[in-house]
Amino acid sequence: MRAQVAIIGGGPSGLLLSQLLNKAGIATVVLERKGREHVLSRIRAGVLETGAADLLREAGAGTRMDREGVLHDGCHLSSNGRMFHVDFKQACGRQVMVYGQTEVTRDLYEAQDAIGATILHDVEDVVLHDLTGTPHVTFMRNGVAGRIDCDFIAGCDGFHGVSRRAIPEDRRREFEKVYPFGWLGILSRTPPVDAELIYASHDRGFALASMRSAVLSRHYIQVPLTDRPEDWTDEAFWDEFRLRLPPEVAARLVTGPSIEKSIAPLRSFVSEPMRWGKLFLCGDAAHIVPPTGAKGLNLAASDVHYLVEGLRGFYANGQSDGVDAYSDRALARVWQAMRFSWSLTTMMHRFPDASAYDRRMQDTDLAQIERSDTARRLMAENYTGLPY
Ligand code: RFL
Ligand code: PHB
Repeated sequence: MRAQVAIIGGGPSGLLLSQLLNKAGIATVVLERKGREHVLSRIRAGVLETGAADLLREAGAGTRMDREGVLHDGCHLSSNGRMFHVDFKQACGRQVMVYGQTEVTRDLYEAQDAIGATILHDVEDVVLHDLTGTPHVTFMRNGVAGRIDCDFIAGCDGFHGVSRRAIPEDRRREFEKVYPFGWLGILSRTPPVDAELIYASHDRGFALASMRSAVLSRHYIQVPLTDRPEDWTDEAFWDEFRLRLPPEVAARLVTGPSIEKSIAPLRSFVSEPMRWGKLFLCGDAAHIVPPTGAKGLNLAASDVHYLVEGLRGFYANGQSDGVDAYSDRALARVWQAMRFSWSLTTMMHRFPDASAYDRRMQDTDLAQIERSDTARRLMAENYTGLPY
């Protein structure tokens, strides 16, 4: 097979990239290791920045989001039961869109089907070849060997994918911070406990009350890394979650059976550069943020934006300045989001080795956001998303 751009990974970054490139007349093939239903069964992010929502519209995949997604003006922060509101719209004039990653992915698959894009599922043994020369990708599918010759390869295959590791080890630099806890998340067919998200710092550990719709809630609690989902009955989850919320919120919590329950470890990770020869990395393949700032999916979207701009320029007039600038432009924004996710994570969680001094610093940071217009504006600008 031949494609202008071979895309490894059919998660949100691979699909969005494929959709935008096809719209620009650039031919792609997407190679995805799993089946479509498997990709769609992953429950992950829930909050879209303004820029990511705009990009989905530009891709022709924003109609259902605009109909079913919910715009939020702000969120609540709480500390040991005392809650205050951060109004993003008032602080910086922007909102966020609450619309699940599962739905984003579903809409992108449908948009890809509608334009007849090529997505090959259930591929195995993907190998990237000759990245500084004439690139091509080989793979196995249903026991048959396949090969795609291409101009460029986009590595959109997530943290555990093969693309990042195709860059020689002595040519990449990795930055990592592993947090000593995870998030236990449950999805339940229950109404959200509030119209907006609640990020709750508590001596028992962090909790987040989020949602997917008026009848579907997504909640998280901080847990030790040694815990497993099966250690937590639904009742135990709800009891612990309730204790970490402000009492007036806990009083109106409606509980129900979980539909999904999983634990995600928290990690910050960046691999530089995001380009090697004809290979570009996008999304989780290049970087991971802890979920506290809701930035993972949004960074995947901004990477895609910069790469599409570069490739459009390359194919329209042969200029390579856009693709040459891709890594630096994407990384500048990645590090901003890294900093924000790290600072929100550090401020809101209980760290096993924290001193009394560390705890006072956390409380002082939170109090500053409550008191200072400047601090609230900084949070609002970062949460709703820095401009591309
Ligand atoms: P994805 O979604 O991981 O998709 C990568 C795709 O590549 C496929 N793949 C391969 N295909 C072919 N060959 C190979 N060798 C391959 N190896 C892998 C995989 O099957 C998959 O379909 O990366 P992408 O597209 O860059 O999208 C990024 C987002 O998914 C990610 O940033 C967020 O979901 C992160 N994230 C969260 N972000 C939030 O903002 N809020 C959250 O609550 C939140 N929860 C999460 C998360 C990420 C998680 N992971 C990755 C462990 C919860 C979890 C569990
Ligand atoms: C979610 O709804 O899954 C969600 C929302 C905000 C976050 C993380 C996860 O910061």
